[in-house]
Amino acid sequence: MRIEALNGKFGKVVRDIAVPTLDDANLRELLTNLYANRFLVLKTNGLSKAQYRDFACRIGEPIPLSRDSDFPEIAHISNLQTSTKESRLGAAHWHTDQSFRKTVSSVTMLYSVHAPEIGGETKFCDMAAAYDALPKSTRQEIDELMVVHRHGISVSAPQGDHKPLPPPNWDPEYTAFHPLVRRHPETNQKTLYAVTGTAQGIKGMSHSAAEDLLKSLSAHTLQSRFTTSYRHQVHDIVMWDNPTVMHSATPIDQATDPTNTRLLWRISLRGSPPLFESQRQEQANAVNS
Ligand SMILES: O=C(O)CCC(=O)C(=O)O
Ligand SMILES: [Fe+2]
Repeated sequence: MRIEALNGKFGKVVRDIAVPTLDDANLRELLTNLYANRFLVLKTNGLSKAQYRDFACRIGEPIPLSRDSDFPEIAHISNLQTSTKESRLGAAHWHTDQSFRKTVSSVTMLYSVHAPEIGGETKFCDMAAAYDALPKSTRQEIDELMVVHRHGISVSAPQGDHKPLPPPNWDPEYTAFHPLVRRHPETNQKTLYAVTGTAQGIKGMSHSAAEDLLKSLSAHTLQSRFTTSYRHQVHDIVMWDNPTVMHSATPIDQATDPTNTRLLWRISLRGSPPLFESQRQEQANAVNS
């Protein structure tokens, strides 16, 4: 396994990686690099759905995303058969996966089955770096705030962002609360969390004051110094750390032939990697014995 810098501002590429037979030591190294670099591109030799799902399960618990009875954990992200404007735009808006739910997502990964010759990049934004760059006085002001999240277009959405399609049977009034500044569950690093996407207000603050604050944090976070993008290539796994990253697809036209077809298998995970859970358990046992 070789881990190298990418051309963009952050993120790493992992070469010579045998995903189906990766041992625990290499998986630990991979995760350490993920948390330090926000996202990783794994150059695989091609994976079956089962191999991809089994790899993902070593990193967290898959969130059911599709009606596929064989692989409910795998959603198809594609520009095939996208009939409406909303479905064509898909995830082409800045967001954090599952931030509208109480149980948020730890890691999302996309495996590239078809990649268009032009376009189709995923954009990323480094929320931990954006937090660190805030003036100390702002950090002190915002450190304890709780954000109200609801599916729909956020009050702090940048121009051009659109209303995403809700999951089937979604209650549009469902509200989840998350800290504006969170500590990363594995590294304890402080980071801004989901300042746009589903953010609709701040607990205990007037609507207009909350909107102003979220808009200014969103504009701060989305400055080009904190953002980068990656153009998928066939057989890549692109995985990112949801606690410290916002992301956005780029709009793409409907596919007409193989050269402009985009198909990605998406898995979103929740919870700690089982490897770290067992490590934590061993440490706890050692302290207690
Ligand atoms: O298609 C992409 O580049 C990103 C997809 C995405 O963000 C999502 O499905 O939530
Ligand atoms: Fe997403």
